[in-house]
Amino acid sequence: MHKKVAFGLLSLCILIAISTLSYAQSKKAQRRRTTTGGANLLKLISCCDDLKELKVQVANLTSILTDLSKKQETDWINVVMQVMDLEGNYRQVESRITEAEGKYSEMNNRIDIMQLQAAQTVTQTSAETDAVYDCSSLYHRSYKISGVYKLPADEFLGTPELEVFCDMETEGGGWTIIQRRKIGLTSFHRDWKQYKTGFGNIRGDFWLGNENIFRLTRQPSVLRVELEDWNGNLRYAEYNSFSLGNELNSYRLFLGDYTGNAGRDSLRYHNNTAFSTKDKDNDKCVDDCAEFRKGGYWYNCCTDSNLNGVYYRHGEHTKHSDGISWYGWHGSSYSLKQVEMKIRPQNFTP
Ligand SMILES: [Ca+2]
Repeated sequence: MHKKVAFGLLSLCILIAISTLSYAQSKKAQRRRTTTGGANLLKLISCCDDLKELKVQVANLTSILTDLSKKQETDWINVVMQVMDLEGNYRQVESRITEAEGKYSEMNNRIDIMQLQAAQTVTQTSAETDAVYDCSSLYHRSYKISGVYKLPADEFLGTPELEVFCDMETEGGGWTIIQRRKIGLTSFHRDWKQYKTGFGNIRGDFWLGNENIFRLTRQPSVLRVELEDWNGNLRYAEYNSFSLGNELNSYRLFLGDYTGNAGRDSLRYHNNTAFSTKDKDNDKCVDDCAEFRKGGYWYNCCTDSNLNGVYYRHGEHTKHSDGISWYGWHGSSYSLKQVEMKIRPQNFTP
């Protein structure tokens, strides 16, 4: 009986001990679970911070992008404005040229009227005995105003009726102008036929025509070449004799002695040389000089001057080998602003 009670008590004690132990363990486990949950929460908080930081960075980048695209837009607007400005300038220059040409022709009209008045006076006062060959004959008949005159056909020189521009002022006057470059709107890259008969505007840029020059220079003549650069400097080259061969001789150039202040005599190289045009290569070169220098001229191989070259305006006049050049003054790539070639008889006295 005592043994049974003692056993029962022992069992009860063991039971109590086991349940106490398991309770403690379950508490410990519970405590452990709680610790793991805290770590996760911490992690979550720090992740939110990263996200915030990223968001700030994104916002920064977005604002930089906006700034950049705004800047690009401003740059683009600036470019468009500059293009518009340039177009405006171009139009201004164009309208200035038109205006200048208008004034020029108006001036010429006034001179025409003066010439008509002078002509009336002349016919009333002078006897018409001498034949009119050129501007020097007109000068001797007291036509002393520079401008456009009409020469009658002449049997002696074999010339047809011809409109000429007379320079009645330079070095005593009496000059018949055979070439002029000053406005730059007339192309001089022309064919044989056009150079033979002449082209352009007698008040502006023109070539009087090889046939006319040939006939006019059958009387012993002087040639004067006048040059102007883009700084307004003037130079001249004068030849005490000047004539052309006939068409069979390809209007070959014959020059006398040079005087002047145009640096080196840059027409000498072209002496005794046939005339060439884009459709007639008579030069002394393998190259086609007329095509190369874009004019009609007495090309040798090829040029020491190119007075019938391309007209380049101020700003673009210093970089081309086909411009209106006179190597002995401004070199091979400087295109002159103005040129005039004029002739008068050797025996002319004002
Ligand atoms: Ca050739």
